[in-house]
Amino acid sequence: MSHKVELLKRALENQVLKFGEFTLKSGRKSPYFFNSGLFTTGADLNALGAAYAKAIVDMGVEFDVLFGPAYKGIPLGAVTAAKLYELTGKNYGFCYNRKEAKSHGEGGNLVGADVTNKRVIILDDVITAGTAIREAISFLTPKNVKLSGIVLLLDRQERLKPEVNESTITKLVAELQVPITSILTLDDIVEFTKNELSAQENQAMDAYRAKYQAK
Ligand code: OMP
Repeated sequence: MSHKVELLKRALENQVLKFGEFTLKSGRKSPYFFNSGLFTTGADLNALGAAYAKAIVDMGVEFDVLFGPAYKGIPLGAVTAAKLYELTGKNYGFCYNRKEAKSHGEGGNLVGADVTNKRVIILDDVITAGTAIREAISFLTPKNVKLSGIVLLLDRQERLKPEVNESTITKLVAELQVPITSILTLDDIVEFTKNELSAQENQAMDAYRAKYQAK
């Protein structure tokens, strides 16, 4: 079974992928939602680590450290660093941020491998309008990081703005000049679920895609 199919199956089984009415961080009203926080078992994490590790190997960029932004990026980064070691023998660092900066103890808002002057890949779960990724980058900029790439679990393939047919990812790639790859896309979700959904759910998906999916 491909990583895509395995993760889509697990997503439906665990209600990571749900259909209904959801309000997104961007304010968009969506007929589906993907909550990676509901991947909660050893088998789920093993599948995620394997899929991210393969996506990173396929991306073929040089890097030193994986950065998994809090909170959902933390387990993703950890399992992927372990899986990459198992698969490639390469011992990459892993780093994440605190949500709240700490003033005592070791201080600072980054935990784990030092990213100062390092080449870093950011791992995150879902991208819609790009706010979460921009925030992740803001933790790395003060450390003079060289961004090597970004790997996502789900690219919702959304337009930056409904009236402009440019996707969030296209804009970010042009701006950052690094590869951005995603294990799953909205197209994969549609393909995998269209025969399972009710006519009403399929209609809602079609309407949402007509409005927000970049072509
Ligand atoms: P942007 O910051 O707009 O790119 O949205 C990405 C973030 O939205 C993710 O990091 C999640 O916190 C959340 N999200 C999901 O987890 N799943 C979805 O299907 C949609 C969103 C969302 O709010 O857009």
